[in-house]
Amino acid sequence: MSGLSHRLQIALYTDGSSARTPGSDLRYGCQMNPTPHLSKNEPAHSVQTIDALIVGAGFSGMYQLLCLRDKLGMTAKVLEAGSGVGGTWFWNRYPGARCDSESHSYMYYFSKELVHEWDWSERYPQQPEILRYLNYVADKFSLRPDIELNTRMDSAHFDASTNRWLVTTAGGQQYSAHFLITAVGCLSSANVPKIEGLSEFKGDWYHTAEWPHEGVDFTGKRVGIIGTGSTGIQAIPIIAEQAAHLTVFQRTANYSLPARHHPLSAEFKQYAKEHADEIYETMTTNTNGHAFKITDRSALELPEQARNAIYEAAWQKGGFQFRAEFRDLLIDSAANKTAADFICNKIRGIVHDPKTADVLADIDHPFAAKRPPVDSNYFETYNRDNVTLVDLRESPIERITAQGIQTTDREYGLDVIVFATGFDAMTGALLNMDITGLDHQTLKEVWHAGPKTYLGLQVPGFPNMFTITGPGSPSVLCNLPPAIEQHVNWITDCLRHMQENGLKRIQTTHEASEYWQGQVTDAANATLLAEVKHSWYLGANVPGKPRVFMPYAGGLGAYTVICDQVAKNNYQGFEIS
Ligand code: NA7
Repeated sequence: MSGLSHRLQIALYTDGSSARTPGSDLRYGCQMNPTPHLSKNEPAHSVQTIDALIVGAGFSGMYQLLCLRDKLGMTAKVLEAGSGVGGTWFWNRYPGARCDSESHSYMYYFSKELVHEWDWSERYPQQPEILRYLNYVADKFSLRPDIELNTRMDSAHFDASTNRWLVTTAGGQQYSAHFLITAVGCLSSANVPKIEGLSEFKGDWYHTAEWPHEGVDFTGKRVGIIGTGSTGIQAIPIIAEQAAHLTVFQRTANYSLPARHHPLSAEFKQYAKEHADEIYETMTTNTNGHAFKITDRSALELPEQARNAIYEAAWQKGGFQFRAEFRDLLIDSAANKTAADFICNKIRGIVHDPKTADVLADIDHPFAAKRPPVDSNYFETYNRDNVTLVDLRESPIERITAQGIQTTDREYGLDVIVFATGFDAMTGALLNMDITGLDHQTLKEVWHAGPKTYLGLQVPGFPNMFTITGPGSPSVLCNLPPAIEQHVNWITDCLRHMQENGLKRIQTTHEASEYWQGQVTDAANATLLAEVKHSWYLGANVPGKPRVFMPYAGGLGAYTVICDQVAKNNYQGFEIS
């Protein structure tokens, strides 16, 4: 149901029509109240009163809707800016877009029936397959009637006298919701760097996270791509196969692990279904939310040859499990260097041209201290005649010209520029909305020096608002679906507690959020992650963004225990009334 047709239904209803189409939110007993202060020129929108308003229809928003509606009997509505469900997987349609988590771990586990019904075809799911999965979930659980597509939340203002949020969409629709739950994703606000001259460029340009649905034909084109993070590394080999020439503009060289991607055998699919409980247990009790365990051994306790044999086997197997081979890769510099050296040697072995290999292997940070990509033929792509690597450390971009990209060294003529330049991560999507809490304080004001939350779940001064995978939660440091399920389950249990006890307001305290921010910082400082000063975990990729380490690096398993303990201790750190 589009936002427009939905608004039409509401207008009809408030005009006195008894017509109700199937799927109208009235099914759940929403009340329609006339808008209190309509001026003559404003459209006759009504304020729709519901229990909970969820922002975003990706993995988080859809599961949250299901829980509130089916477990708590709440009236809930999801607002989704896209014209379809899927969140990240609706927008990121660039060539080669694929998840780096293995498919049997990149799914919901809350429904045994769903686990048994759905078959993934490949080791790492491609974007179209994940999108099909999420659409399947939307249909299977009849979520669509409560999802408003093409509807962007503009503002949300908390009314302390009623304990309700007044939410206004870009189209002017208004909702009064007891609870506001953001499910906007951690990587959903595209970062297009402000490079002088972009508006003068005569060719086409795209950001990977806002890719045209009809695709882009690179045939015969001179393409330039900026960015060698996970996205660039996935897209580069595919674009290189199609383009006349591809120029890669690299600012920071990156480690990448081979994916060793392959179709899944019938035996593996069967195994994953039969061992679903075990897999879920592994994912939710370990550090990173993946379906494998980190070994107990240290990289430094083995002689070089034996250690390299382990790395070699992991390299051949492919994927993130490489970093699980030793327990100390992310906490000990010397241990980390053994992995870093192994990968850099691999790069030099794969890439034929020694100068190009040097630029690719000149990596300035510890392995996995920035999010390590997983690739198919990434380094091999630099052996193609139609691919050039530009080292932006040596010759930075000066400006974009009408014809292409001008570095301090020369001008590169281009027909297309692809920005694989990442996201205003974790806070961007939240701060793009006008969210105003107690005492008319906006989220922007409260977070001016960086995000502050309690458990990544709530912000002090913003009662009855929850942030799924918000800053301060493990989120981007782990495989997201189990982290999302944990958050949604916790929020659902919390709201059930409130329902059962007739409680109306929940808010975290400044003390609790200060305490948690300390925990987030300490957890990061205990790892090598905090050593990288130019990582997006710190907000360093967006000029002017406060440098605060945002995700919680203590691990999903430990974090889950903390959240459960908080709930058991009568929601310690929250004031509930
Ligand atoms: P990332 O990991 O933030 O990578 C962005 C890349 O773009 C990275 O190589 C950046 O270099 C580069 N970049 C960003 N801005 C510029 C400018 N102004 N000039 C040159 N190069 C620039 O984003 P991805 O989309 O690849 O991956 C994000 C997550 O999505 C990933 O971790 C997965 O969880 C899925 P830098 O390293 O900052 O020097």
